[in-house]
Amino acid sequence: MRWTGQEKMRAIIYVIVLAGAMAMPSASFAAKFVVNSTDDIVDAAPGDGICETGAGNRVCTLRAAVQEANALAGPDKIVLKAKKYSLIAGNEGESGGAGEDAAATGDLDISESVTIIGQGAAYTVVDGSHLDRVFHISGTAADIIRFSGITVQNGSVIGQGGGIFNDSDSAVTITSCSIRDNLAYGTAGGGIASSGPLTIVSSVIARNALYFGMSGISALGGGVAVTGPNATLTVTGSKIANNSVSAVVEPAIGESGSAWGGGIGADGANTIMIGSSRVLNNTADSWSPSLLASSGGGLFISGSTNPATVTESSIANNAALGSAANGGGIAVIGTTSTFSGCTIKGNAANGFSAAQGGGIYLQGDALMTVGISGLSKVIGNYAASSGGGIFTSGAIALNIAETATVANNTPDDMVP
Ligand SMILES: [Ca+2]
Ligand SMILES: [Ca+2]
Repeated sequence: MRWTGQEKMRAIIYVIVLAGAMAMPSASFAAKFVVNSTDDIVDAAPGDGICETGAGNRVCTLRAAVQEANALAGPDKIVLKAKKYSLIAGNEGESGGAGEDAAATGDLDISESVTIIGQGAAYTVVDGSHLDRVFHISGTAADIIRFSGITVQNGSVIGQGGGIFNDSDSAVTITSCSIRDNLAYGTAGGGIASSGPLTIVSSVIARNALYFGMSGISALGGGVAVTGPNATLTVTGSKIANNSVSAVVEPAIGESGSAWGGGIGADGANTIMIGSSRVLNNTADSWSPSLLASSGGGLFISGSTNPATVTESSIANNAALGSAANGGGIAVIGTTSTFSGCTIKGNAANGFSAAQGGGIYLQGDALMTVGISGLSKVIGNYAASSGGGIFTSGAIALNIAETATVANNTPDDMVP
């Protein structure tokens, strides 16, 4: 066997690095990669423990770091600098990459535990360049994926999760991040879609949009969507603003389609907990005339396994638009839920065929209990049809605390 000079050098470097790696003390992270390049180039040899785009060049890109982290067992850490990282690999002038799941092109595919940490959302930006979504997660239930101090922006995808798609039971935690200006054409999540546990802390989810135009199929969650029995959503100290979900259908030619949850949409999830957060200026919009076609301008919760709780939060200035618009601020379908210390204000159910529940629309297919408690206010909301403050339909035990206020809604406060 004859080796070229380059191959010999690579082998020598490999041995040296391997020896170095073995000598390192074990830390809480299996490996740490410090990204030192904003280029978007693959790793030369994923799995060798070295983040570099060419043998020996020590140029570590975000894409190379993700590939290394995927290839190495255990929780790894990727550190980004205060720079903008634009994803362009494999995508120039075309829309490949979303279907590629080795993080080589398009979106950055994450297959096991990793922490990606930046220098603050205002300084560290990962930009999808509107060529593909940004992050795609497909680990196991044992994996934990953390994003901290970064902005995820300008992702675009035909599919779920324009910014981040957790297509697995892995736990995803987003802390001090901004997820903004992402776009998806699909069933869930303009900004983020998750079928596993999702935790959002001290973050901003803004100006994301979800569109869908397949007749009979719903679109869920302009900002954030959680779906299925393994999904939980915990939102703390965050702002969900100016997101939108739209069903792009033509009722005139027999098409139907629902738009649910302009800010946050949860369908058949396990547990929803929202605290100390603001859900503002989000919209759900469908021209389909079926009952719940456009529902939950701010927040849509349907069929959760466990009770949903919203505490000390503001749901304001959201709107359900289009034809049949129910729940300008909030729509809760078949889920026991409690709103405590919340302000639900200035929301509108403003459809032209039917519009009920300007602030809150509640529909109990089986008996569900809903509490409006702890100084909550449902004020100044509007419904084009009826139930300006709260509209209830079906089997609901609605408990409004004496400390709560339902007032000054148009055309009425509560129906029935
Ligand atoms: Ca490598
Ligand atoms: Ca990819």
